[in-house]
Amino acid sequence: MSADALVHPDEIRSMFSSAMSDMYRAEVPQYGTLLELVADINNETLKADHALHDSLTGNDELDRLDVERHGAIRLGKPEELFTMRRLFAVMGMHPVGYYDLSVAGVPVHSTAFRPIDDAALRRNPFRVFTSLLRLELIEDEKLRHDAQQILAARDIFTADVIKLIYLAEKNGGLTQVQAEQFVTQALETFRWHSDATVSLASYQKMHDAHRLIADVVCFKGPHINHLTPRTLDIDAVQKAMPERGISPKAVVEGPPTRNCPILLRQTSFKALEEQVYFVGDTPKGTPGTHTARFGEIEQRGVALTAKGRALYDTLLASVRQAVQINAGGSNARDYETELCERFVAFPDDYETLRVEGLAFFKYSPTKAGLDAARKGKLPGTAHELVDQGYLRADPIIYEDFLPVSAAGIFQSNLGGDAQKNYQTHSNQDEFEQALGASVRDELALYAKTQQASIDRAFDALGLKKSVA
Ligand code: OOG
Ligand code: NI
Repeated sequence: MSADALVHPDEIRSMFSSAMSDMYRAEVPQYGTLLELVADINNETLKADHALHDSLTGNDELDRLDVERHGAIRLGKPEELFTMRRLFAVMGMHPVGYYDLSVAGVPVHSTAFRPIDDAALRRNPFRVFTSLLRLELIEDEKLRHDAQQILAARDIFTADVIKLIYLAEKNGGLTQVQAEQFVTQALETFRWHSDATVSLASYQKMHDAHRLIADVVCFKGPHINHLTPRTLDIDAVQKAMPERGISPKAVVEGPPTRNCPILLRQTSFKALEEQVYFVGDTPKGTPGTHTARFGEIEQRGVALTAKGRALYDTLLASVRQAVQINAGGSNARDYETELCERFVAFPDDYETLRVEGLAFFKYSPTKAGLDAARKGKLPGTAHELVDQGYLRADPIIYEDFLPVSAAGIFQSNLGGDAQKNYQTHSNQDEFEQALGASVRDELALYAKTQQASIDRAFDALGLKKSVA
């Protein structure tokens, strides 16, 4: 490779996520313990389940089993979101989806920066759930004004990373040397700073309005607040956390345990209380504590169509209405029982999910299909071809997030049971204005992947195009 050849964005993303992982492990030792637990349980699961082992090997997933799947940050002002979009674009990560968390009492709206196409997702699926504080939801006018002033004074990006973003935009990428500098410089934005930018009294005021406001407003930058590896058995990790001295949140978010996993299940350990210093009379500052950083695990399943998602949302809402889960977890068992019982209504075999149009699948011709195509006539629809063994259908994995789950993760890590009710509506327009771009529609992305696979399969079988 010549010195000025451009590094693929997927490669820069991998360099970045691995540097971020090292940094976070050094900063939050308990996260290292969680990684060890996840690796142990992944190993046990693979030993016990040969079919799973073979399928992961076949899909080239085994090597990447231990790389983190996502992280999260919270930004304070629109310009930060705008530049963050450009920073992530250098690594092939683009905004997908709009999440309004104000409905769940968290004064932010969010998107996920993630790779879009299949090849990029396979190379490294690392994504960052990125939230923007909605200052307009702070009721107290003086406090809102103070928060704005404090945020106006900060610049979360290094001068060098800004230069490198411009370079990448101008030249269509970065050379190896530039990519390495970019990763080092970008990492600075996500680093933890134990020095707050405000006095203890100001922090306290923000904290009283909402703990999240204090977390976003009172520090130099949007410290990465968690990283999330992939587990092959989330229930086993949830159960084993206390044995390793880790305190998990009360319940696993998302759907219950199933034969055919759907969407996303996730759980986390509770954020740690860390020593920080507030601006004070002494040079070192006034000592105090702040709670923000935690560790999370995830297990993903098939992506649902709009129809499937509507069913999921309805069932989950009915569970939540029946059992109010609190952060202390005193009714965790009721919640789990209710969840399992109500989700019996969600078909749990891939064939029904596919035929009823509840989930997305990737189609490919089988050997029998290719043989039959050479000999002559094949049936006309994708479903008929699958029925007769001429096409196979594999689930398309869900790559996004779930607003109710995200709110649950936020809540359990902000501590306390206090639920705020914001009288508001979502504001995607304003979010996209700050972002300087529209977010992509995740359902459209899955539908496109499914249709492209059908088109390719039909081509290979010498058939006219069809839809699932
Ligand atoms: C983000 C919480 C959402 C997830 O996995 O749903 C999230 C945050 O706490 O900033 O990461
Ligand atoms: Ni997360």
